[in-house]
Amino acid sequence: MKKVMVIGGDGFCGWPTSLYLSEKGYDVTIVDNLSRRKIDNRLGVVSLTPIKSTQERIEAWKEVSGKSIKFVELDVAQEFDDLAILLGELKPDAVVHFGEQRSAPYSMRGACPKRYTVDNNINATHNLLAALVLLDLDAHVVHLGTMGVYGYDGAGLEIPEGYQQIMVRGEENVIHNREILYPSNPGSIYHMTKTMDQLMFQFYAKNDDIRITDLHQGIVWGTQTDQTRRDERLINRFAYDGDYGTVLNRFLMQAAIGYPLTVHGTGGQTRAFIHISDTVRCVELAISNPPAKGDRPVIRNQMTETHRVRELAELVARLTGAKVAMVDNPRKEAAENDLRVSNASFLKLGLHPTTLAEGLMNDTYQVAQKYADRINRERVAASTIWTKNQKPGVVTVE
Ligand code: NAD
Ligand code: USQ
Repeated sequence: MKKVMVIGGDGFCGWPTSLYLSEKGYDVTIVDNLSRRKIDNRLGVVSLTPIKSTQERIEAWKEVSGKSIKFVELDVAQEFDDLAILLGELKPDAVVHFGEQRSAPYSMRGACPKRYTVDNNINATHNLLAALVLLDLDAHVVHLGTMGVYGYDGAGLEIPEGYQQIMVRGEENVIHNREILYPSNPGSIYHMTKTMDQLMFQFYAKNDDIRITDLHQGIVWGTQTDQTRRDERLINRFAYDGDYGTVLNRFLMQAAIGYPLTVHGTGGQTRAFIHISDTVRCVELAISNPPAKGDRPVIRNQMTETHRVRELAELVARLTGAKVAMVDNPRKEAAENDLRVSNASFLKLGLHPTTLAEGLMNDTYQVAQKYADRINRERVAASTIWTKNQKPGVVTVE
């Protein structure tokens, strides 16, 4: 039985991935410091869905599936010795690394969240890599990165999977072909940490032959997977607030509570999306297709479709009757951008994407309606501004 450590396995992507891997026959150990639950407490919000404690979730999974998942509460960024001891005991075949502060707005709230995001994300990734080298462990690292490392000024070109071919003119005008990491262009402190992760991966693959897959994931939408649906106690997290809620899930939540859909700026921002059910499948496909020892990191674009924000709002409004509000954009980002992305790698490995067209209203809107009374309307607006010149994205009532 293959052993997998899932760092960040209590989170929105990590929990359903842990269940999926467990169902597929992997021996799963979740490592999480529960920082996400603590940040929610500090922000005065709860998941829209009533999530149970990690222990209750694991007991419920044992009841419904007969399978065991282990849980270790540990801060991967701060507790290096404990991480190394655990890795040495487990000797996992793969480590899936979700354990980072993942909200762009939260990372822009001020000096403390900026410093926390950098310290946490960089140390978490680096501690994992350094521990594997220290222990001489050949575990395949599967890291959740982001589409946002590429930035949004692709000038109409298709974004490749991580590496860009370039031509350099050398001595005597000889042209040399090279492949480099696609130039990074992060839009927030959070996204910046993911670009720095990439460099650490490049170095550790080169210097220590660590086998690494970096998944450049788009915005995840949806809530439930086949596994989390099996018992109310397994329900997945659903962030709706202005810092952690992501755009499509926020629009569905806003529609469910009769709150205008908050389109930032012109809504001309185009982003990459993937359904949570496809996230878990992609992670398993990545684990099953590791690079060889000595290979550079494999980068796969983990996204299935691209959409423009205002078109998403119009779609949700059409399907639900919700109103759309064009609000000030609290972020510093391009008002309009096009986006074309290659995702050939996962399609080739056999991914059959769940599209917005088929899945949009099935589950997430119903979940949002069911738990609408848990929403604190004061926390819905995006109030974190990227620079002092910007205004929060609040709905102005005429
Ligand atoms: P999440 O906040 O729900 O989950 C992250 C988990 O990691 C939390 O349970 C948190 O407690 C844990 N964690 C954070 N720092 C840790 C540390 N130092 N030690 C141990 N555990 C730690 O986030 P998510 O939405 O599940 O995202 C998971 C990963 O996927 C992140 O790295 C994120 O950047 C990436 N990602 C997410 C999305 C998305 O739309 N949600 C899109 C692209 C990429
Ligand atoms: N937006 C709105 N209205 C809202 C919320 C967001 O118009 O109410 C806009 C934002 O201004 C932005 C776009 O929607 O232009 C996407 O915002 P988001 O919060 O959905 O996504 P983002 O901040 O980019 O971050 C999320 C995850 C992050 C992940 C990233 C993938 O939180 O962890 O890395 O998606 S990607 O966007 O591809 O980089």
